[in-house]
Amino acid sequence: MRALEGRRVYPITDRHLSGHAHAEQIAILSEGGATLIQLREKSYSPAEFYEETEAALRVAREIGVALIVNDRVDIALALNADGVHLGQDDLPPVAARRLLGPSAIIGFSTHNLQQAQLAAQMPVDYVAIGPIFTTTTKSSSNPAVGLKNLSLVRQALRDMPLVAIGGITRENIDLVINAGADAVAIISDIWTSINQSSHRIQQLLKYS
Ligand code: 3NM
Repeated sequence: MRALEGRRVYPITDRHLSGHAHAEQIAILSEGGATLIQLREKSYSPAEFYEETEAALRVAREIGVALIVNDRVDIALALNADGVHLGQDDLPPVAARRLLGPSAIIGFSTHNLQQAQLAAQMPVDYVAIGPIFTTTTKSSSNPAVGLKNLSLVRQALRDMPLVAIGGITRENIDLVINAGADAVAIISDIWTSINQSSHRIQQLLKYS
């Protein structure tokens, strides 16, 4: 459980939903109690994302939160971020591990039991599974996994840290944790009520 270290709520940044630069989002999330945060940016150029990550890391280091970079192993490596979160179409975890070394946190997204079982054999610190429920935040053809399948993934992965993602809110977080997720990664439930995001994190930490 090294990567998650008992953390239940794993927020992800979203510049469009939040209306804030990534560095500001880090400050808001940590104010609510988050200590592990993923930086996700799908529309910036690599140069822009590099700059935003550098600024976000400065804030994260100051306040002592761990920062995981979505997709970009090169940016994580260049800036010595705490780790990287990879999707099925990104650099494979084994290559990321070779580049980032043994102490980096590497997470890997999966979307069904078979992918999750394969991921558990890879040099990763946690496996993510989703979408648990339908979500409008990410357009993809992957069907909702559901709570029953989440439990099956939990059983198959034994003690591999498991992060659930997709459509998770204050209302369903306890169901997701009870089905076996060690932590939940969340975007829209945190960022859609503007000016409430720190409070949302506090609530999620309370409900989980
Ligand atoms: N990955 P929200 S679902 C980024 O299934 C992401 O791997 C998913 O956002 C996956 O909390 C998703 O707003 C979106 O549903 C999560």
